[in-house]
Amino acid sequence: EIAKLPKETLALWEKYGGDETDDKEAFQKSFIRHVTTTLARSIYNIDNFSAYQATAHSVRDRLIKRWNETQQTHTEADSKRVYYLSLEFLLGRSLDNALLNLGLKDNCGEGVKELGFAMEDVLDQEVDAALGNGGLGRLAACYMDSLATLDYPAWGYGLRYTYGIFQQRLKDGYQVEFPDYWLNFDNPWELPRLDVVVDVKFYGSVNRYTDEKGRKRYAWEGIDTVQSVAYDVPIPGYGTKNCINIRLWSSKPKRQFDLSRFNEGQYEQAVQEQMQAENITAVLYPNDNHMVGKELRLKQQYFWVAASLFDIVRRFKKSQRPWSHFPDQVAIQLNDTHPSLAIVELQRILVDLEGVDWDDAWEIVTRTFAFTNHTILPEAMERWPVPMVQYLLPRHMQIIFDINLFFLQKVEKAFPDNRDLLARLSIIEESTPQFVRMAHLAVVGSHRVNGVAELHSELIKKTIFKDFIQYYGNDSKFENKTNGITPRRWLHQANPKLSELITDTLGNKNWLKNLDLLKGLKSYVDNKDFRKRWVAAKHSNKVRLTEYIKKTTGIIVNSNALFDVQVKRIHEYKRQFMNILGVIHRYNTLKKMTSEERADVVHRVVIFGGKAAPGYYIAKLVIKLINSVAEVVNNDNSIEDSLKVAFIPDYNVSVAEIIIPASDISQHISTAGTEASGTSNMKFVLNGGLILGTVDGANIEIHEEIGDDNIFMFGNLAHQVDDLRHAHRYRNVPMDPSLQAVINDIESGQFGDSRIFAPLINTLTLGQDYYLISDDFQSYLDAQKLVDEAYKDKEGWITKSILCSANMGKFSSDRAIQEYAERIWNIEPVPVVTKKHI
Ligand code: GPU
Repeated sequence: EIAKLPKETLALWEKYGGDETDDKEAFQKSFIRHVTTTLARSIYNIDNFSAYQATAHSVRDRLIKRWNETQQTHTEADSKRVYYLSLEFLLGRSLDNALLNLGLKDNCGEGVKELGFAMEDVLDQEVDAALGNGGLGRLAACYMDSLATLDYPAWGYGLRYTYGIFQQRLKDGYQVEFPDYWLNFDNPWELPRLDVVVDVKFYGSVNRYTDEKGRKRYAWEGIDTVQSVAYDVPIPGYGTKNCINIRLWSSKPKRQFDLSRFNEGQYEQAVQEQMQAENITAVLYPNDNHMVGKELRLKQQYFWVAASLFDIVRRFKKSQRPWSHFPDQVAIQLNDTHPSLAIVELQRILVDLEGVDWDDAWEIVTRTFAFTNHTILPEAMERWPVPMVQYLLPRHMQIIFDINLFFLQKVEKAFPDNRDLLARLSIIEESTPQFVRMAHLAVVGSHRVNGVAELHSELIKKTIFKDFIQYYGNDSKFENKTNGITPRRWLHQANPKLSELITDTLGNKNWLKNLDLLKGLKSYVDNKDFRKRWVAAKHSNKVRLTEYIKKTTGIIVNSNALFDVQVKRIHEYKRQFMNILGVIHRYNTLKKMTSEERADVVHRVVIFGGKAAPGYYIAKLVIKLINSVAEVVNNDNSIEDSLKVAFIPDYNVSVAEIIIPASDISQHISTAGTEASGTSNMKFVLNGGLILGTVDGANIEIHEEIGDDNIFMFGNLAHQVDDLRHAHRYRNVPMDPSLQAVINDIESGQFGDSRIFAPLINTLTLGQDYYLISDDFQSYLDAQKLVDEAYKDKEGWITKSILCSANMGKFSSDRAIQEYAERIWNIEPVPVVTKKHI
């Protein structure tokens, strides 16, 4: 194509196309150009925010260049791509990450400084892109970073919510939610593709007809059409030219307003359609590990799936291959069951629109999709009422019934007359009304199903997917892919001092691309100078957090105390309740001590952070209890600062970047078997923080990697949980005495009007202590004692901290992505070789 262009044109592109180089001067030139043109401001009129915008736009220019080159390379290579479908991408801030991944940080930092700004202040102006709830959304973001870094041809597909996860503020110790209007100012990290639009239909009816070959065919006549507009978010890899794409869809009306209504003077009705269309991508549902069966949520899912598949199929069709090659060109990963309708949509496209025979189509579909499960909690399982699906997506409902019929016929053949098995395996739950079980649909429509940590992957085979094992056999479809985190954001970016120390010690930055190299730190564990710098890095992070706590809560804490952190979504299964009950126990123990006895105790700062789903009453009460306890403890001079409690508001990715590197010990204390993996546990340990945890999720594998000496594990095991719950239900199990004492303290009014907390306390008694706080409480307190003892041995603790970090290689998301690429997607890296700018 290029060869056809006139020489003169080519020469001009050659001459002017390479302006955005990476040196300091070129950056400063871009900065000033963006201030004066993009922002229309002058030298007298730049505040930190404008400086951020000008810097961001200068980086954006360079990102777009890499993005272009990457897409061109991938198009030319035309090799197999992976598409990661996720309703959540919890990206956080982009500027610092882009600067580090592109290797621009030093030049840009100096450039900004000479222009009169401090890089830190500039970076601090950015609002988080918070299009996710918690671990699931952040995992998607880490995986995109690794896909880019490892040169894979990959795209993410998601929704561009106008409002991300709500902002949390505290009033009288209670959580209050505020809208997260993150697009208030322009968003330099997206490229609007206003020309990339897909029509998405809803409702309507299905017509049967006979095609030219005499086959029965079905055509869906939707009646409500909404447009899907693409916004592309470039994701740069670290130390590579590869820059991949997340395509986020935004909904808009097909027509601006109903002209006939407008002309009749019905102005409100005339714009109603427009408002309904825009509603679809208006807001992220704020529930973590919990399904709420709202029709708008189902609409979001289909809107996203339909636009993404149209896009993927359109790209495939350009190469003019036969349909049977589709799975050799396309791998689609389903991030939980949220995109399960994609299975049905692809079958519909192939059978209804492209005229492929059902069986051939189904073969293509199942070879294309793979599914990641992220929870076994029953309340999180997606089930949609059949009447709702039927009404919204009539043809899809038919296809689901057919998929189910053909599947169950095969099961019936293998296990004749086992009707219970058929009912248990069915995609349709035979209740009134009937429900579509999305997890069953995802299993049947995928060639691989994976859990996210070893224990979790075993548990899904024994619980939610037990019956599928009976049918498919033990190691056909089901696999484990232990989660990982990107060391670029979670160490290099969040903890620059430690990162620098590691690089100085190992002699280069190779560890950032091969995290196993961290084990090279082990031989320095006794090196005095190294240990000194290690402690200094941790301490400066603690000072940074101390300042942040003061700024956001007014609470003054001592940076020399032991920092004990639990930050994650507030959920009963994660047991923040147990943590604060333990704090009360500690407080009342401290109160009973004499001053001399107290002189010997390790001072602790207990730090909490996390959002509760707005409709989750009990979780919100936990926040209130934490703040009520904090109020009493922090103002009690009699314990002489030996204990402080802080609830940091509005926990999000950028707050995590401040908290995690400052932790001495973090708590991952879910009831055994309930936390599929956890990923923050990996982030804390990578940053030299120890873990206090239950035998659950990835804690187990972290324990395996770092050894008994460097982790504090406690509590009952997953296989004991059923029996313990049974005992709570049918036998009179007395409450653990230490726990009973703490409950008595709350009920005595020590932390304010105890009637407020009655529903919370009732979960332990009337609610039969479903999460087994009583069963684990003593073991928890014992483990806390061991933590106190260990922290007194300063040198011993430093050794543990270093060994923790040094042994974390396995938990890089690069390792996880490589496993997915080899075992599930069957894709190869496609390196982007720098070409000239044409
Ligand atoms: N997870 Br399901 C979420 O963050 N949200 C959800 O709705 C569901 C799962 C988490 C798991 O709770 C956590 O254990 C896991 O590490 C993470 O997904 C990523 O796999």
